[in-house]
Amino acid sequence: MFELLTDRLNKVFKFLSSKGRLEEKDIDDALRQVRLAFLEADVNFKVVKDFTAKVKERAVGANILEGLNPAQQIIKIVNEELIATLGGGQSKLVSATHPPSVIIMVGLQGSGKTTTAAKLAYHLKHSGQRPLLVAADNHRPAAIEQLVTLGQQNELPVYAESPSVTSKDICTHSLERAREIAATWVIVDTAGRLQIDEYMMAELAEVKKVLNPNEILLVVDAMTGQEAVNVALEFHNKVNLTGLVLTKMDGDARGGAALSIRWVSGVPIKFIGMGEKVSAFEPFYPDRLASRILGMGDVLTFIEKVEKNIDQQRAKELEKKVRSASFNLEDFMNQLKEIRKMGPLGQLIEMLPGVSKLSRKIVDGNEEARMKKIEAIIQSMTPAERQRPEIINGSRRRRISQGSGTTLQDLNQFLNQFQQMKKLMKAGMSGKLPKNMMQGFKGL
Ligand SMILES: Nc1nc2c(ncn2[C@@H]2O[C@H](COP(=O)(O)OP(=O)(O)O)[C@@H](O)[C@H]2O)c(=O)[nH]1
Ligand SMILES: [Mg+2]
Repeated sequence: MFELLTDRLNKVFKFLSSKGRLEEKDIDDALRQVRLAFLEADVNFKVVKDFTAKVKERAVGANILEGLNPAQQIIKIVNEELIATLGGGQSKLVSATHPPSVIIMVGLQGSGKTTTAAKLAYHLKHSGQRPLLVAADNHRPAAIEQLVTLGQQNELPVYAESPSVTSKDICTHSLERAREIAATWVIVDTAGRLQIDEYMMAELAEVKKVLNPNEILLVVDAMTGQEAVNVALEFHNKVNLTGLVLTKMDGDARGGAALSIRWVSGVPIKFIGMGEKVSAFEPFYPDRLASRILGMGDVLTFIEKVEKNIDQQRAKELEKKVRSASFNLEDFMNQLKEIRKMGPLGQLIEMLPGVSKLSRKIVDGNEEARMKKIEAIIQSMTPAERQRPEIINGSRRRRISQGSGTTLQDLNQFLNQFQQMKKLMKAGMSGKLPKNMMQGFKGL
């Protein structure tokens, strides 16, 4: 659903990455592209305006985070604002203190109410709950049959009566059944309409009175774009929704509904439907959708790891050392440890955008073994040798290689490369440390 948007956003990020430093003008350029991409994806214009204003404000005043280049900083901000627009954290179902908890499904005809009711029951059953489905859509006999069939296919209990019984009575009776079978959740499928009308709302109000629900979930078809947003606003005005379910997220719509509906209506998205099968249903996680939209799950994980693992203060000290060329093997060893905390080197390298080609050359699965070897070599050195590697002469080399269980060739190669790396660093490979470290590993 978000391919087009993802494509457009990635172009913007590529443009940013091509710049070493970001001037305000570059940020403006980039945000203009982001705005266009969003509008093209049918995102509500108010959402777009608010979103870009927030990103701009933060991008201009951004604290430069060690380990991230300017483009990555912007990606980080865009990601965070996207998550906020989508609702921040996960919004879970609210349950009753005394079971059963009751959920009323509402929505227009064809939005996916009946299917979603079954999906939700299936989901709850697989989380160890005992759901009861209630066929309260008595306007079309086919709707009752549809739910009964879905229940049979998936071994989910369904409470149904003849279509001549009022939905209010069906609901009253269903609560008795729920008690009989000790159901923990009651999921009520109600009648939809082609449009919102007084009659439907009056019926909903009655059903609501009988059921005293914990949740009123509006099911909306994500394929209908901004129309879905309007439907959500109207329903919310009339019945006070507690959550939204977006269906047909597997379709090829542009994604505008998903990106606008929470912001515009203020109602949290609780689940998404991704297909016709009962299992094609997931709790909604704003952060996961955001990274899917950005098409950069891996980069975001990388950014997270850098944030978690790089000690800001130490990174600064190290940078100073690198600049003054006093970077020694002791520092190298510490840096090695820092990187290893972040996970297997191969994986880390592959997370970096644009490095994939390079990584095929560097990463052959042996980096862990090489890093261990290097650690062993450095550990076999005396403090003086670590601080001033230039004193390591022939006899010292023999002792170190024997002590570390490596060959003289390994040791010589490592020392040469360390010297080269130091030269490179001094030559002002500016950038941030992890990148420099990677450079240093090339060919090791
Ligand atoms: N592709 C896809 N189809 C869905 C999804 N949810 C529902 N549908 C289909 O949408 C149609 C209408 O669904 P239904 O549950 O009968 O809608 P209702 O009128 O609101 O009860 C059916 O053909 C469903 O199979 C979804 O997440 N993805
Ligand atoms: Mg239905």
